[in-house]
Amino acid sequence: MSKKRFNRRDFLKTLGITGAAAGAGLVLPRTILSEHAQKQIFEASTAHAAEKNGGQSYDVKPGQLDPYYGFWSGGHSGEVRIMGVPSMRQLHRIPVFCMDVGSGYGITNESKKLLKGTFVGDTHHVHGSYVNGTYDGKWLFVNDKGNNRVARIRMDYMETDAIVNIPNAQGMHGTFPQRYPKTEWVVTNTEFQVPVPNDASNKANFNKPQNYYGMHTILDAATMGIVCQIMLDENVDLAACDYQGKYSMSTSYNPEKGVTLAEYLAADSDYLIVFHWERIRAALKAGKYKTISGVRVLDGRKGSDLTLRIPVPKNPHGINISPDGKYGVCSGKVSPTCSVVELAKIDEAFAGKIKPEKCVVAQPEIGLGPLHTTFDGRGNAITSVFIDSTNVKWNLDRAVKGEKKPHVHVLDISYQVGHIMATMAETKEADGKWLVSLNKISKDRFLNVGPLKPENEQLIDLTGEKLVIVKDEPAYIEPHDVIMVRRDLVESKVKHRYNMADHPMAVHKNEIVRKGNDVIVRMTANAPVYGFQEVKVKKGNKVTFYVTNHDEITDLSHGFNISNYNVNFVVSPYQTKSVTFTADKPGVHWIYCTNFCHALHLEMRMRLIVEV
Ligand code: RUQ
Ligand code: CUA
Repeated sequence: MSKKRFNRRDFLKTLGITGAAAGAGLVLPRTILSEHAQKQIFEASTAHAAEKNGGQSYDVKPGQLDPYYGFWSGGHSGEVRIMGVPSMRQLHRIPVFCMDVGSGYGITNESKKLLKGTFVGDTHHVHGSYVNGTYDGKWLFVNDKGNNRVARIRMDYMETDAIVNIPNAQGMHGTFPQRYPKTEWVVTNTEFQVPVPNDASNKANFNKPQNYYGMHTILDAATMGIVCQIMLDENVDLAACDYQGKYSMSTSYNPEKGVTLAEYLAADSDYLIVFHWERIRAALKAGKYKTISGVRVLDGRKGSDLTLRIPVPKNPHGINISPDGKYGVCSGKVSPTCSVVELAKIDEAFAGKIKPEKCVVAQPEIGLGPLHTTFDGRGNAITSVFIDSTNVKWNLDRAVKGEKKPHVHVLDISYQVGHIMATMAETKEADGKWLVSLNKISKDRFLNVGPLKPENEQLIDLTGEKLVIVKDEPAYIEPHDVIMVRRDLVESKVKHRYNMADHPMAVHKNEIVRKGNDVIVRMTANAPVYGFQEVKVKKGNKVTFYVTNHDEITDLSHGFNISNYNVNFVVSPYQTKSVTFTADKPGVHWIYCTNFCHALHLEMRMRLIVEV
């Protein structure tokens, strides 16, 4: 392990930034736009920009629907958002790891069961389930970096239906579903290394970072159980699955097991780690695992035949597979390069016929701080470049033929881009229509709203030779990643009402059941009345309300707010939700509907009388 102290100038030098550029600062975004950038922005702001560039319009007129669903992670808001693309209209927010007092997620008994009291979450990577390399519209999967969880969202209702807590792991990051033949497994990575297990039984290792490990965890998509974990000596960052159902892969860094910034950066070369699924299945079958914290843990450290380590520079970040399934592009982050890995060569390397480094068939120099790569389905890659604040479009074939700068176009963005994603780009049906650049910093691009500024997500027309910005969109904390899915793959699967039988306690008959100290109120909501006008309980009673919405009309939801009791939730057509609380405040407490449902919506209310 390096004992070298972290030196900022050295760090900048490793990035190729010296002199004045180093003084200008690595992390501070540029505020003075180049003439070139100003011209681009001017062009974008003129109505003709889109027409000049292939003719597609981003204007979605009133009453029209967007051609794409965009599924955005919400970062440390803990949610997932649905946007229309290209209108960039925010259509819905799906609370996942967080509380949402609007819908009652985190308040109702049903959602509490999912959250188990933990409502701090950090969603980064949202991906859809696949059949034959394209989305099947069934599930979304999303990670929680903050509390080591992965959640599943069912797309027919667009709501979270499962959350799994993952032991032996920390900093759950890159998460990716199997793409072929269909999503049976979902992989997820730990960006932090920790003692395994990470509990009192292992306290001898708390202060021994050399005995910390990373994990590549495999989940069963249907049950959301943990299939197994593969233990590693590295921090594993982003994840991807191939288009053949053979391999998952992860960028990794810090094989030196450092615990300080200088130490993470010590090695010049890190790895793309590839996981051999057939061998993993065989090892599980043969019982070659240890059970730790109730999970089967396989050893994937150096020397294991379950893993292949392809050297790539340096603290690499994104790993993205080209839509034809041929190449994996590893974005260098601390190296200005992208490493292009030919997936067919991975078979040979696993078979020992070639050295792992021979899997890298190109290493073009893209710019300073390449983070993530996406594809237009026409042979071009587009890479987000953080320090340069650019989106770089480059040609894969030209790179593989040995060109060091296979650039097609460099677009200045505003500012400091993290992820970028093109429409359908993580499927074999990448269509190269729109690109979204998720920029971390907006600086001066919007009205000043205080010290906490929005981010800036720029919509870019991808149909022409050049990338053209057509829209700036502010975003609240802090989307990392997005997928944009063709409307026809989703729309027909999304329901207008629940199935009443979804909830075992759906209410068909209004009743109040008293058992000892428990009061169970089973009640309908039917515009504009609840099933009861009043409910009387005694101070100290444990009260549970089940509320079922009996309105079947599209878009007729009811709210349920109990004054003074910190309770609110929404029930949509044929949905049932419940809440349990102790009636500790005597008095009259009006329960009222919070969701505008009827001309007499304001009259939709009842009394809860807590007697002494
Ligand atoms: S990772 S940019 Cu999760 Cu790039 Cu955020
Ligand atoms: Cu029911 Cu408003």
